Amino acid sequence: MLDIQPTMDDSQVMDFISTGYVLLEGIVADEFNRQCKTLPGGSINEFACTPEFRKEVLLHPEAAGVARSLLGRNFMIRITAHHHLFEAPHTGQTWHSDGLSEYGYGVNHLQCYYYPQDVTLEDGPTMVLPGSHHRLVDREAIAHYGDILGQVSLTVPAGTVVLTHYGIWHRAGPKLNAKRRGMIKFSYFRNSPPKRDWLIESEEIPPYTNRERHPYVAEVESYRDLARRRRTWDWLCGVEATPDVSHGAKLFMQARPLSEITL
Ligand SMILES: O=C(O)CCC(=O)C(=O)O
Ligand SMILES: [Fe+2]
Repeated sequence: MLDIQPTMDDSQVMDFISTGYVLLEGIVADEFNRQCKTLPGGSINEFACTPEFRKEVLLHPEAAGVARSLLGRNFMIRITAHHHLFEAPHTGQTWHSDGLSEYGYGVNHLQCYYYPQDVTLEDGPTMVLPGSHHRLVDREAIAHYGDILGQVSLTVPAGTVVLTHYGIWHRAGPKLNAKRRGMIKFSYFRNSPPKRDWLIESEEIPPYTNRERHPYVAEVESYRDLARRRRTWDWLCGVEATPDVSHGAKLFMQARPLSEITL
């Protein structure tokens, strides 16, 4: 079996849990980026199965290293890919999450965006909302949102790969020019139970260290985010999380159980 080495440590895994994506700038070789210049838009399954695409993108040590860190050993590589190619100017897509997005707190599917050319703001970059993978919503319910505080436009150099939690909210941003802007979308999937087998210094599992609030998050929602982040951390570490019978309300509860109440 191919020996893919994990590249992330505890702190980077915690960052991913908070943001829902990992950005690897300009990792793919220029020569391969150039080979993608004539790719047609739409389904490119045959191309996804070529040894070149496998070697230069799917199994690139940095991209595959993130997949290995977050999805464990023997993860699965999708044998299909889609080329999201835009040429004419357009007003941008609406916010959405793709297909059958996950609804749990686990990390089982990384959806990846590979950009074979530079992407500037005028080129219609993909936009993502950091942290939104923890907000499972009806796709139609977010479609009318405009700009959201904290949104990130992925303006990136050629050869960039972004690995995202499948549930992250995203959209193709407005495009102001008629330049070719391609994004090759592919996925990695989990194929083994979660385990803390990324880069670790000690066997002792550290508690989740909270990350900053995202700019669109107000106080109460930030408690929920922290609870979700902790759960995801425990899950990824293979620790059985205790069922939260109070659904997080304990944070605010000043109360006693019935069994302790006397008249
Ligand atoms: O091309 C992009 O930047 C995003 C495309 C996308 O998310 C989609 O079509 O589902
Ligand atoms: Fe999408």
